This record gives sequence, C-alpha cells and structure tokens, in this order.
Amino acid sequence: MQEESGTLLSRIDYPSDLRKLDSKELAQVCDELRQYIIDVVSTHGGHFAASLGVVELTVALHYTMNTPYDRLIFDVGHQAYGHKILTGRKEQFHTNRLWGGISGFPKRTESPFDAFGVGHSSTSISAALGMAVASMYKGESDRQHIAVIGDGALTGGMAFEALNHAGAQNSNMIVILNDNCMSIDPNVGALKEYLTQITTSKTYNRFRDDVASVLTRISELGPDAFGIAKKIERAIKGSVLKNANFFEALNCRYFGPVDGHDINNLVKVLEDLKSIPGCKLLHCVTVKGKGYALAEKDQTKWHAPGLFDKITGEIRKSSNSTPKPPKYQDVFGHTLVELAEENDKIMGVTPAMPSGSSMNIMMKAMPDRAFDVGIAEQHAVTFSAGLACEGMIPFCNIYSTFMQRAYDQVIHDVALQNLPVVFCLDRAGLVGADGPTHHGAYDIAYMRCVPQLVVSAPMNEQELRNLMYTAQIDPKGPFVIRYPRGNGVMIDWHTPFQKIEIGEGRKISDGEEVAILSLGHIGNEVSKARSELAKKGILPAHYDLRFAKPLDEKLLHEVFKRFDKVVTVEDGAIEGGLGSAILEFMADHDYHAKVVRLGIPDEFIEHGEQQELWGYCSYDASAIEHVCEDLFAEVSKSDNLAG
Ligand SMILES: Cc1ncc(C[n+]2csc(CCOP(=O)(O)OP(=O)(O)O)c2C)c(N)n1
Repeated sequence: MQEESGTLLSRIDYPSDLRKLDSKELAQVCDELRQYIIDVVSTHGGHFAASLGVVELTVALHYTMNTPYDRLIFDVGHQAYGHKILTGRKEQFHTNRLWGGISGFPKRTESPFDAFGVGHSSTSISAALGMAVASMYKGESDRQHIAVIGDGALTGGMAFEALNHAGAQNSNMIVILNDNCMSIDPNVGALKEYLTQITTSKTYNRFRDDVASVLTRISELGPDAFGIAKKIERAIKGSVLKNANFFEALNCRYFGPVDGHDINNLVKVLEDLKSIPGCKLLHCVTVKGKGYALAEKDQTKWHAPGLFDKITGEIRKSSNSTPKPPKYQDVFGHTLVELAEENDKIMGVTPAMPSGSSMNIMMKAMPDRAFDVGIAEQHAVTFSAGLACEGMIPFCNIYSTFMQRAYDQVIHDVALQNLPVVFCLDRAGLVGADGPTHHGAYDIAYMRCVPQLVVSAPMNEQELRNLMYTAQIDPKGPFVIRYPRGNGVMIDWHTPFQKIEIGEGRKISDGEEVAILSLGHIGNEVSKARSELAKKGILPAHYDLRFAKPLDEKLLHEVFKRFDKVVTVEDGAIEGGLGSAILEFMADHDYHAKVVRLGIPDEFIEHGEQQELWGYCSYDASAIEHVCEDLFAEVSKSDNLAG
C-alpha cells in the first residue's frame, strides 16, 4: 500500500529520515502514521488498538534515540506496527501476518531495528537489562536500552523479577510504562489500582510538581544553586518519594505520569532521560485505540477486530452466509457454566484471557467463582493447585503456547501432588497468523511425559463437552483437554453429557490395509481425506484416540494385530507427540509395522492461514489422502509381486 505522496510519512523510510524533521512537524507525522495503520489494518487485519495508543511514543522514541544502535524493545510486540512502518517496512506492511509476509511481532531476523523477538508477554525488561549489562561490560556507555511495557504486561511475574534485578544492577536502562488501564480485557489487580492512584492522586502530583518548580527556580540562580537544587532533589527523592513510590523503592527512578500523546513533551522528557544514569521508569498515560473513536470506546473488541470498514467501523463478516459451527472456546465457556451450575466445587481461572478463552461467560454468570489473575500463567496454575487442595475443581484455561510458561508449576505443584486441576489448553496446534511465538505445538509432547496427567483432545464440540463433564466427575488427578483455535464442526452441540472412560479411544470408521490414528480436531481432516479416498475405492480405517495419555492399549493391540501400515495424525510437534507414543507402544509390545507420522515437523512454523500451515506441514486432508494412496499403491504392488 502506497501512502499519499507529499505527506511527511512518504519521506520517511527509516528513523534517520524522521530525525531530519523539525520537532514541530512530529505531530503531523503522528497523524499520518495513525491514519496509515488504520488504512492498512482495516483492509488487511491484525492487532489494532494497541498500536494506535503508542503512535506518539513510537515517534518520540525513534526521534530521540539512536535506533538501532540504541536498543528498543516492545513488550509482547502487538503494539509495534508504528515501529515497523518507521523502520523500513512501510511498503511491506500490507503483508503483515500473511504467509511469506512480515511478522505481526518484532523479530530479530526481520530487521536490525527489532532488537528482541517477542510475542509472549513480560520479557522486555529482562531482555533490555541483559543488553544493558552486556553494553556496560563492553564499555559502550553511550548506548540506550529501552523497554516499552504495557500495564497489562507489567502484571507478569517476569517483569518484577527483572525490575528487582535492575534496581541492584545500576545499568543504563529506560522502562517506558505504557499505562492505558487495559490488558486485552480491562487490566486487573492491585498494581492497576496503584498506577491509577499515582496517576490521579492530586496530593502526590501536586507535591511532586511543587518540588520540581521550586527546584527549577533555585537552579536558575546559577551553577552553584543548580548543585544545591540537585542535592535537595536527591534528598527528597531519597526519603518522601522513595517511600511513596513503588518503583523508586526498587531503585528505579520514577518519572511521570506524563501524557503519552503529547509528542512535544515526550521528546523533551526522553531527551532528558538519556543523560540520567541507571534504571529509570517513565510512566506514560495513554488511551488504547487513540484516534479511532470506536476503538477508544470498546478497546477489547478493537484489540484485534479483523477486517472493518474504516469509515463506518462495521466489522466485516465472512462473505459465506451459511451458518458456522460454534468456536471451541465458546463451547468451553458455556459448558463450564452449565457444569458449574450442577457442581458447586467448580471454579474458573484465566491468566488475562477472559474474552479469548470465553471464561468471561462464567465471570459474568458467577463472579465469585471465576478469576482473571493477570498475565500470570505460573500463578494461575499454582493458584489452581491451592484451590484444588481445598476441595475445589478448578478449570484453569490457558492457551497452549502460554502454558509453556507454567511447566514447572504443572509438574511440581499439580501433577506431583496429584491434584484435580482441569487444564483446558485453548489454541492448541497451529494457530495461524500469530505465527511461531503463538503456535500451540508442544503441549502433547511436554504433557505426555509427566506422570499422573491425563492428556486428551476432543475431535468436535460434543467430545469437548463430554471430556469436560468427565474431568469433573469424581476427579482423581490432573486432566488436560487440548483444543484448537477457531470453529468446531457441529452446528448442534447441545447434546446431553456422556461420560467417557479415561483412556478410551473410538473407531470412527472401519477399513482395510491401512489404519489412521488421529488425536483431536485434526481427525476431521482424516474424515475429509477418507471421503475423497472412498471415491477411488480406497478405504483406510480411522481411529480417534482421544487420549495421548493413557493410550488405549486394547484398541492399539487390535489395530496392530490387523494392520501393518499405520498413519498417525496430530496437530502438534511430531517429536515426542502422539506418533512417538505409538512407536513406543510398538517397541514395548514388539509390533512391526510401517508407520507414517504426520504432524508439525522439527522446525518453527511461520505465520499464515491455519489451513495453509497444515498444508505446509503436510497433515491437511489432501496430504493425508496422498500418504494413504502411496500406502495402498505399496499394497497392490506387493500383491502383484506375490501373485
Ligand atoms: C505470556 C502471555 N500471556 C498472554 C498473552 C496474550 N496477550 C497479548 S497482548 C495482552 C495484553 C497486553 O496488555 P498491555 O501490556 O497493557 O498492552 P496493551 O494491549 O494494553 O497496549 C495479552 C494478555 C501473551 N502475549 N503472552
């Protein structure tokens, strides 16, 4: 997409171009940049409101700092579209999140301006501190290290671990706190209350402003007076403000709150911060969705709205008008409430994804039994463990990719104590446009090796309901249910609950010569492949294993006694996944068969459409079809030879 010629933005390809402008022109750059983001995201999709909220900050940072020599890190990175546009990717921006296009998140291999690869929250301060310490060691004392972190991302434990370390390190680092009171949903927790308090506390701000203006007046009296003013400032900061301010107490100098949309003031403040040594935090107050009225009003909806008409704000529905099956996440949300109405021990836990996981349905229906704990996956798991110790049955819903954060908690706090926590792993498998930071590729492998865990995956919505129902009846220990992003396959899923025996798979369709063993929703690709194969007279058998652990050994004995050609299909990493489990079973029972394992290969899979990625990894319907055709060709070849 070409921006209009004659604009200031049309003259900016890199920050070096931006820095040639007069600071008075920056407000116009911000307007044009904001409009460019609206133009492209409305027609090509992606994250939206967060980038609009940091337009001024982004322009001010690239204007004042010497990027890429100075290291600029955006936490999570969903708000870095302005940064991408100003750093050599304006013309490619319309390829954002498409297969072969630029990534929706900063990525080191994409640009030297992307100082650190991000996607998961709360890493920026640790990474910036690591860089700052390395710079200090190398004698590069002129280098700046900047972490831009939202108030949501600041709820993640890692951010505090990093601040704790930074305060004792005295390295040169600027933390920009982008405080818009929002995570994807409204931000939660005591920290949020604290930030609001220092933003709005008249006493704190008046006192700080009075001190600042008195000191400015004293320092105007001459160089000696300047020194005295500095001493007074240090003394005051060392006592009153230090005790009054959380960040100061951690040895990180606090500045602000400032208006994060006042570009001229931001430039001035950032210039000043460059010369102050040690750890500094600039508290910027911003509005998520700034400049697009609808987004400012409903910030959760406009976090990543999909395609929309930028004039009317109408979010485009898919052109296909046939009714769609529900999303797995919604089936989860409604089913949880249904179960919780009958079983008063059930509670819901989500780390900052109420809308994304549909836990908001229970939070609304039963506010005292469902909790958003902030971007804090580790805490979410151990908090659930605590609930379970006291007889509750927590349904802890965490996206598969974010569960990677809480692995030790799953093992040490839940599995080892055999506590009945139900882990619902949403977005399991390849997620599509968010790409490699967000694919839920590893959970089958990393959960399967943990003792006492049940690991299951429904093939459709009804199965999801039945697994959730099963998990809460007289639970004996931890229970994992993984399901993918997006829609299921059934329109009518409101069927009565049915208990599933733990570890019991099922035969979907009988067949001959070849057996296909699938796990979860991807089994529907097998069904599609099988219908195509049937037209050619090829009929493999299809089994839905339902459980990666425990395996249905009875069913597997049946399969390996009948078939010597087996295909395994999973929407997860092949290494250590379902296919590996089947090979282990064969080795343990001395079965010999040809096994073709389909799943995510041993590489990081880029971003693109979900279906496109299944095709790339060769486990969509057409790939399954080809594998089966080849196996059947082998059968007829050997039959011919024998004949
Ligand atoms: C570990 C982890 N958990 C959850 C998410 C999902 N997530 C992406 S953005 C976001 C909210 C971030 O809020 P904030 O940092 O305040 O930025 P804002 O969008 O408000 O600008 C969340 C929860 C994530 N990226 N990483």
